[in-house]
Amino acid sequence: MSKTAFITGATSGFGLAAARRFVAAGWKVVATGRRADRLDALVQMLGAGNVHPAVFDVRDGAAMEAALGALPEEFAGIDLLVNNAGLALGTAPAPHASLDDWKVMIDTNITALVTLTHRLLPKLVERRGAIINVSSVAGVYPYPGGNVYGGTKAFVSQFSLNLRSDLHGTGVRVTTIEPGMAETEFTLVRTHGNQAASDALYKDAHPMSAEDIAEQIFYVANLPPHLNINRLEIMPVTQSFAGFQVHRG
Ligand code: NDP
Ligand code: 8X3
Repeated sequence: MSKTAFITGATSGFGLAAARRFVAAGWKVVATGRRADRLDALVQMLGAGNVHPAVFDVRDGAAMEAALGALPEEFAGIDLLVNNAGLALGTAPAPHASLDDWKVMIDTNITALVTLTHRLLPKLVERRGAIINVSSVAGVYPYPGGNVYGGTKAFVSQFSLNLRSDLHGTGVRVTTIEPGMAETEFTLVRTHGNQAASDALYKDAHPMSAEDIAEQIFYVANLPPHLNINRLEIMPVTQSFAGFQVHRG
């Protein structure tokens, strides 16, 4: 019998590529996002028997609940939760950053993620399932302008490790994937729609692709059941670390 993955943020980037990867391997996928047209296109592409589109804003608890309540029987037995929906907004240093942007990142990357996880945990425990949380290198390494985005991803990584402790003995696996630079709509969103800035960032940088990360998510999900990768940090070869900064005078 095929397994079912619940993948948030499947209208674009990692989530879309992951939906395609899992369906190609025979999984059923519940694909979520706000953009209904993109989810409809995904269903057209992969087949209605393989993908169930769940259109909701992850920050809207009532809409999330309604979407979960409306899952068809054949998609209701969830074996894997991929908490992928998320975003960065802005690159300005903290004194110049938008408080509204900060709140959207916290609501999306933290509050929505824990709400969905809490809601699906009983099901995942019952089925000895798995959780894969998409964090970021930004949650591990600070950089100017990373402020609240990096903070939300540090939360995701630590929450995942703590979940592992609490799920001890249940057989439920929890992994954090911490990617570096990957070319998706991420920078377009971060810059509030500046395509030129997004293109400039990735130009000649050989960033990772959405498919690269989807492959890692798929790999983690398909490990033998006695193995748990706690965290998987992955960067393009072209991205590395810079040193501390020192201000004088
Ligand atoms: P994209 O912008 O391409 O995809 C983001 C996805 O999240 C979309 O499907 C979007 O769907 C969904 N999403 C965002 N906000 C909401 C919301 N309020 N309600 C429902 N869905 C939402 O970016 P990526 O694929 O790159 O990002 C996926 C994850 O990976 C994010 O958590 C991001 O922080 C993380 N990440 C990205 C990296 C990168 O370099 N690209 C590196 C490290 C981590 P819709 O707009 O249709 O609602
Ligand atoms: C996004 C990765 O390096 O742009 O999470 O902060 S990075």
